[in-house]
Amino acid sequence: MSEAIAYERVGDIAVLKAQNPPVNALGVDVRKGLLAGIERAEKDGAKAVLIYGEGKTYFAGADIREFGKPPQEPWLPGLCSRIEATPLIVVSAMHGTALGGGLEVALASHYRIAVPSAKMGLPEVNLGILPGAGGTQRLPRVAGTEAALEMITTGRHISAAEALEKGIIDRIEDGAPREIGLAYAQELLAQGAPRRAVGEMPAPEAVDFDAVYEATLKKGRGQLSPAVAVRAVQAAAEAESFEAGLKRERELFMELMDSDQRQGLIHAFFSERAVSKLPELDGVASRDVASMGVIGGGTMGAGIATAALLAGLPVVLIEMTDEAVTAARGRIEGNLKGALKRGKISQAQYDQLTGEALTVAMDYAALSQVDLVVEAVFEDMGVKREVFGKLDVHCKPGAVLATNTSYLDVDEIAAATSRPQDVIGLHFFSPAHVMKLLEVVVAEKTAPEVLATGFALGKRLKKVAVRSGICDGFIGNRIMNAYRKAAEYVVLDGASPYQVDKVVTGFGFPMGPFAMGDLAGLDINWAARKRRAPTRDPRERVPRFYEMLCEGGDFGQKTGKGFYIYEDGRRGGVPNPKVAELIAKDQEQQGVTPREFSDAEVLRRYMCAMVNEAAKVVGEGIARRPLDVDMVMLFGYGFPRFWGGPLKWADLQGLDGILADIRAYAAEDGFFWQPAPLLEQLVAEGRTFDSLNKGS
Ligand code: TC6
Repeated sequence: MSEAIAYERVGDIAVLKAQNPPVNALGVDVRKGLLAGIERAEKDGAKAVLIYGEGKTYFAGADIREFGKPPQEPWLPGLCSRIEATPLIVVSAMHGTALGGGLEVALASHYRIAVPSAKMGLPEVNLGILPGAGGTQRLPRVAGTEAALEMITTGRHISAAEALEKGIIDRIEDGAPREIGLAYAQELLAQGAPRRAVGEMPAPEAVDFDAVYEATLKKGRGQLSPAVAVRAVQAAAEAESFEAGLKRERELFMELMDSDQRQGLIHAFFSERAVSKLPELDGVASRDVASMGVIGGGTMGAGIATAALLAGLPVVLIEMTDEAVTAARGRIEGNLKGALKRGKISQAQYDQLTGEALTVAMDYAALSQVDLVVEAVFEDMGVKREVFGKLDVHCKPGAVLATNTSYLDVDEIAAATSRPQDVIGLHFFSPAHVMKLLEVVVAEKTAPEVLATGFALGKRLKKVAVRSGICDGFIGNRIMNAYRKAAEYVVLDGASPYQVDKVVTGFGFPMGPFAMGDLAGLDINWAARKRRAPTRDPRERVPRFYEMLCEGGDFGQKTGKGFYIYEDGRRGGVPNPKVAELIAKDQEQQGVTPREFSDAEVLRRYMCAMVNEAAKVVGEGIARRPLDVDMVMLFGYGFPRFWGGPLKWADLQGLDGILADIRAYAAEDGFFWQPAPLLEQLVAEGRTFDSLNKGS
């Protein structure tokens, strides 16, 4: 037997135990072991087979690391068919997470039992593929077409209770998977229960698959796998036989397996996990954080406090006046009411979190016992330094002092204290209790255990924490400034803001840069522009239409007008006619003759600007690896996950083509389009960005 599957006989039952930590992924050794186990059980004279997993879970799916490599036999679809075809009664006992290929093995079994805490699902579409081991054919046969379509197109994990209700499992029993599985198999044998193959059940009912396909495609904003999976489920209902359905599933699976989107999504899966693994933190213990302080109770501070409270950390928040104290408490209560309404917390938890867990005070002395403080006050160096001076006086030794600045120099802030080794940047994204990204900004003197504490806090708050060095805007805002500029340049040169927004959302972003500006408030960026203006390089092209709009008092959604007009407080706007006039005026003043841009060119310039700046960020060591940039853009800026991130996207497009385009654009604006040295180097060496991630 293979080591990945242990074989044991218990009376008439052959027990196959998966032992492939950490998640019992169905790699080649596991597949070989399962096949050998079934064959041996048949030869052995066993009457039933029990399949279960050792450790924390039943099979959590196919081994994702094998994707894209030459397939090794036995393949999972064939293995599932083989399991289903055996004359012995096969029982799967599930615990932990039975996902993807894991649930498909269970569906190929004849009976299914699970512990109450088990979760199951077919999340393959989130990896850019579809359940290709019979899942699209078997699930609708047991759960019905509609339920199967919902589970397969969303990849949602369901509870054991829901699985029972949907007919996906037969029984829920508390206990060890081996014991409940054995008892169930013995009971089935005693009853003379028949072998029950899902593949031999009647085909599920047909629905309007074309309509479901269209709706799914639209919802996926360009992601293909959920829509293609609809076609596979359609085959379950409409193909002439179960085998024909399996064949169609296979064809569609292979199509997706060969797609760029599959590569992008799998890159995202592994990068999301790799991002917090930093060699410099190997063996470094983090400091204990059992309570948190927050300075400032505006939208950001209240969001940070909410995130901490929801993670079980008591919070002391400091505000300056009685009114501000009341407003801050109100904001946090509002956020927590939202969590209560969505069923994330109970009324009792709400009462506790807004009661004893939250202190809002005006005196910094209230911070004397907290383990970590995040400052979220006005973006002004003088104000921040004053706050850190006070923190230095009032916080206990060893407390971590963090700033939420989005562009100020953390070294300069740290220098306002006598303990710069304890100072770090923790850059949250608004609303901080919702957005997943946390940039952990390392200053020159930040101690390794303080960095480790930043990452530990990120994990506790369920954030994707990414290490960043210091530069204006850190990783994300610096890159955003570059692609926003590229967007303004194409508009100054003749494209419309609405074309840009349409192209960018067509690519998969939830919003384009101009609609985004309206949402965030144009005045915020206007202030940053004014701040940068005195130090601007005279060679930089400066579109003026943005400022002109702000000078007229149009700041976006908050004033009802920006690039779009928002009537009756509606969130979606219609183009503001004044914008075209301002652009025309800007063009006239700058002597620009507008020209037409194809959608493809608009997108190319936008993406090239993003990739080029991202390459500079990596080349300068601000981000350690390309995957760090990719995760920042995915979790903080709405970059479509199915492209994996801008640098994965660049690899998939071909770096030489991107560099050639940047060089061509540089002929018109050599200042903005200076190729990143790292990009030039990779092209010269024939390498990809991903090659720099390896070994990370
Ligand atoms: C499929 O089944 C297709 C079938 C059709 C075929 C024809 N493979 O997330 P964690 C690693 S597609 C390889 O930190 P958790 C993970 O990288 C698959 N490796 O743990 C990490 O490694 P590291 C459908 C995997 O407790 C370690 O295990 N299944 C796989 O927070 C621990 O992971 C899915 O999509 C895998 N399948 O969450 C499920 N899964 O330590 C994907 C995990 O070196 N997995 N690893 O960084 C998950 O959703 C979660 O891992 C979890 C456990 C819920 C199972």
